[in-house]
Amino acid sequence: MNPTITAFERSPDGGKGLARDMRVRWALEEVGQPYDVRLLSFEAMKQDAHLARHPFGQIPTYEEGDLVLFESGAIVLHIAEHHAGLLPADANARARAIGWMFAAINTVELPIVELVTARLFESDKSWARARMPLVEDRVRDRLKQLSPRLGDADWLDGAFSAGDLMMASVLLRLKSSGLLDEYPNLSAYVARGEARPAYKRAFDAQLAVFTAAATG
Ligand code: GTB
Repeated sequence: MNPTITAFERSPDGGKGLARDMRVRWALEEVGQPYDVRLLSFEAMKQDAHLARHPFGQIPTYEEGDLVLFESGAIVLHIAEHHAGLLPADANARARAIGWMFAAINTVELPIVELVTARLFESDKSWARARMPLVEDRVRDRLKQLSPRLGDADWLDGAFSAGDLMMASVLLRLKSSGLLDEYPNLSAYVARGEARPAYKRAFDAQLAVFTAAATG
């Protein structure tokens, strides 16, 4: 039986693939695992049936037999550990790839979420303009550190891994801000991720959901 993930019935990003089900779809596509999707309204996400899957009433979740998982990082790690293709066989390289996954969601994504929140939800506040440079600089601090580490390599540590999948997913959230363009090697890194056939299949699948909801 296919695993089932949850996603927005109508993503607020308008089908741009910025919601966190996208990274789970991408991982499943990379390893060639077909999956089913349970689409949820914001209302359904806060009801008991979904809260039993996700204590914070969010997407994505992942169900496979008796296993129910939440947190996109944990889900991608589970997929990577149970299929070939997203983690190196060598134990040290595998540990480093997992380290990059954590770095993506715990070190790089945090200031990016702050920026997205400031832009989307706080722009009407009296202090928004004064605060924005601080928030942007916190993102720049991370990009400034990540950029030389990547250098002119294609991926962060050898072959493409779940660490790159998570890092590219996180950096993608910056596209509309223009900040990524200040670091051409990071822009090119994200573009390499987006060019992967598995990414494109995942992107098209989530876009089809949004298009059907918008036209149906
Ligand atoms: N740490 C959790 C994880 O990584 O799985 C965070 C999960 C999370 O934030 N889920 C969001 C959610 O369910 C969707 S992805 N939000 C509804 C709620 O909390 O009630 C975050 C997201 C939402 C919208 C956009 N967008 O419109 O661009 C992008 C990302």
